[in-house]
Amino acid sequence: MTGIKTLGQFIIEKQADFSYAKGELSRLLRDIGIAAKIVNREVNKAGLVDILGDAGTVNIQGEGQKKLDVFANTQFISALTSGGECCIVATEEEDDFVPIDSPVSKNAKYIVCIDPLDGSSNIDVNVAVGTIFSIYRRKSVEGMATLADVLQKGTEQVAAGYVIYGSSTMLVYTTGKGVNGFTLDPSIGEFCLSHPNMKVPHDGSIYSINEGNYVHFPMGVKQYIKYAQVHDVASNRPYTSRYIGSMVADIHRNLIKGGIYIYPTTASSPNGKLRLLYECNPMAFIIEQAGGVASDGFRRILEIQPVELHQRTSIFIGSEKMVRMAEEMMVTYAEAEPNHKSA
Ligand code: AHM
Ligand code: MG
Repeated sequence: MTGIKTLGQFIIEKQADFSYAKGELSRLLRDIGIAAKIVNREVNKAGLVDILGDAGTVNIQGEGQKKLDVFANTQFISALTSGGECCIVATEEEDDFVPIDSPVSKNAKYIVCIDPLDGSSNIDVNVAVGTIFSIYRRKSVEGMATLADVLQKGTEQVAAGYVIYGSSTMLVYTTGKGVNGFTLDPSIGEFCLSHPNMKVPHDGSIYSINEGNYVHFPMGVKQYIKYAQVHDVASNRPYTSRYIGSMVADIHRNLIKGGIYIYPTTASSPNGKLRLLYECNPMAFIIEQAGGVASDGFRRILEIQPVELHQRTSIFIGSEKMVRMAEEMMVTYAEAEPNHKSA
């Protein structure tokens, strides 16, 4: 085993960094890692068993649920319930937050916001999907935790991470002291440290956006796309366009190679599509910790005060130089289009 560091070993080693934690956060991260392995097993054999396709149900956002969405949701809730460290789970797949009222969770101090399986449209076609999670400390001191405990700004996150079920499976997380990536070694069933201290390049040449919606984009985004397509050797343009349609996969690639991922407001989604609590905040925390930037076009994602569980926001995230340029264009054109100003 020389030279290999498993996620479990790494978490325990780093536990000393949390002055306030007595091992609970470490156990919570470990529980998420275990649930991720179970989900990974199902994702990998998806084509072989009756788990592809629609579950026949619709979530609060009116989106059809896939069987794997539902499976992943159940696995994470069950891992977090039996782990005993978490008092509330807020998930994309449930209308309301899920209070955890088990004897082991009586004094639990953590809140978990999670998108159990993101990138649903890619599930049935063997393209990478992901899990995104965010961990907060509970603010209230007694009784059952409430919605107010969940509606914290992204700056309050104590940890965040994602799992990408791709050509290999990786878990990437931060506790506010840099970003580390672990690759699942299927032969030993462990996530092993493979990408220590990940840093997003300051500048890049990949832009990721669903350009099919171009006609509905705000002017600032249209201008940025035009800028991305101009020939300019000094700034490495035209940029390369890469859009998988799985936020985790698109952002993971840009984290490694440099780039910008944009999901703006559109005429049909005036507040953006992606959810603040369990999609944008965790990814923003990770990217900032890797040296990048995450903005809604006008302000830092992590500073948005959430007012509802399934709140949406626009997002511009990735290499600092690219995001700042896109923000500049958003500000320049915002006056002409007040409807597209920040969600
Ligand atoms: P989901 O939570 O329903 O899976 O939607 C989130 C996904 C992101 O992973 C992805 O980047 C985006 O939606 C793609 O949306 P679109 O198909 O509109 O480009
Ligand atoms: Mg999602």
